[in-house]
Amino acid sequence: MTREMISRDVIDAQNAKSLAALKADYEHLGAVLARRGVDIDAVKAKVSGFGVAVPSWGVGTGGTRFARFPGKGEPRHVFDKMADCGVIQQLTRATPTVSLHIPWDKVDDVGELRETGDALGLGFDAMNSNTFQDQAGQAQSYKYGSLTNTSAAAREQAIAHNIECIEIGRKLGSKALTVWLGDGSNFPGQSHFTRAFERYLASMREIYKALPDDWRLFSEHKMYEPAFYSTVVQDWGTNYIIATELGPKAQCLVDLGHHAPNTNIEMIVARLIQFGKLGGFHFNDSKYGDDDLDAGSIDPYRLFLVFNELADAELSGVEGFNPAHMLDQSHNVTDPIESLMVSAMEVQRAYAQALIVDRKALSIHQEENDALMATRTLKAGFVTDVEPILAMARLEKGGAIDPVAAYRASGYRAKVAAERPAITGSGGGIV
Ligand SMILES: [Mn+2]
Repeated sequence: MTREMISRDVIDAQNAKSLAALKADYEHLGAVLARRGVDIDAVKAKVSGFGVAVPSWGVGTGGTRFARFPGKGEPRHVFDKMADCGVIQQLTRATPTVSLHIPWDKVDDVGELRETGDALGLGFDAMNSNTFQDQAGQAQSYKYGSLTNTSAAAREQAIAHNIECIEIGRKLGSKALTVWLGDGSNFPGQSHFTRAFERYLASMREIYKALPDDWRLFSEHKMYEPAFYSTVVQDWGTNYIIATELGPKAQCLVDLGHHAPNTNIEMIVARLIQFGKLGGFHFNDSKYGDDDLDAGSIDPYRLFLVFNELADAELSGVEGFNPAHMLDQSHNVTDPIESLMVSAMEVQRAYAQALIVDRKALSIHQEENDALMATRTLKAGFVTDVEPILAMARLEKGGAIDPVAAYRASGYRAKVAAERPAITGSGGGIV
């Protein structure tokens, strides 16, 4: 039996308040979609089976380069983080897995961590390595890079760390390793582009060799930060080269915040799908740079357009199409649990909106070069309020019709604030 973080009575009482309205809304939307030839129950079933992983670092309050303002009841260790993730999953039923970060989530007894996940009904998504900061007592510094460091000893240390992440992940049932590194340069001339990339590929080949057969290796590109002149894995082109050079188990991870402003991300997604190299996503949103704001909070249309490509690939049966969905956000002014619940629902919303697009009509408009009707047909999905589908899917899986309302009614934050002393250290990651 799954350990429930929020009392069933609280959820039931909250759901009772809006059940009648939800049923009416669902019925109405069902009629609207039926006129378009869409079966609402079929869409609901797909939404119900859709999951997005919560990043363990996301449940703590993040920070900026200037300051961090700790929240109340922040998790002290990975077991507290798992409990918070359990809340998010219990209420939304959209986040069945957690993406861990090593060494932030390192424990002495990995078996105990797996048992905790099992008890909470949580599995483990991609493992994340960390060679963008030095850990206490480590022999080699990453100040001038990790997998691409000019020092062989530093590179070997970084490779060994990634292999350790794989070993921990194997014990947890994870099936992927995500590698993002901050390696790059701040000054023209500081780093030799080609040699640095050769070192990167050589290091990644060592990590790839240690990968179990049923695992995938995700490389995550990012244009800038912390390096401000050049970054070794700076864009999807370099990322595609990496995935191609390494082999079939290597794929590209797209973090929505890691591109230049106005980049056509959905087109990058389409290209990676076409050539079998789309590994997965870090969902978030941004206005200017890698803002790590909540998914769908700034530009929900962009999120929809990304999901339009994903739904298109799924519905047309692209071979081997199986992207990992993960959130990657930093919460500075909201309760992280609330932000993560809302983001998970926004990702589901974009998926549902993409599923109801009339693809047959869209294809005809494209063939006939009817630009106006093509874009209207596509946007018809985006402007449809699919909330009743999401809420009904949650309800039927035992979740909350309104997760934020149920969470606030539960008093969970006040309860953990009393149990968990305030912390001021780092741990809210920007990756
Ligand atoms: Mn990321």
